[in-house]
Amino acid sequence: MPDPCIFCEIIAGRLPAAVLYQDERITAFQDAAPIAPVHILLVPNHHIPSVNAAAPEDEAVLGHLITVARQLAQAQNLQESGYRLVINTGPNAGQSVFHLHMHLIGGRKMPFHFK
Ligand code: IU
Repeated sequence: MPDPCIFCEIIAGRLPAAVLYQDERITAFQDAAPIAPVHILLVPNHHIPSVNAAAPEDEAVLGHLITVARQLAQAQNLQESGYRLVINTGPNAGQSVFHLHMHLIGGRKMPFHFK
């Protein structure tokens, strides 16, 4: 783990971030460099470097990320217009922070569909 992991520091409240949601398992906060009107990151509270490092016992927390992302999307009135949930994993996907995170992106038209 990078010492210290930036997202671990945000989760612990030692680095500032606009936290929108936190419970005992996950934290959601505004992306510091948003690419859309709504750009929120949802992260497990415990350090998982990427999807590649997720363990079978992480399955519930990964599902919880999606459930809370949906709640946040609804709170942002995105349920009609739509939104995208993205987990970048590894170099080809451009993962730049190695604490697993899900992007919730919305509020504008996305430029392409995944095939
Ligand atoms: P990626 O999937 O690893 O490429 O996304 C990392 C995201 O983390 C990216 O959108 C950054 O803007 C965001 N971020 C942040 O919100 N706060 C930070 O201190 C750092 C990165 I470093």
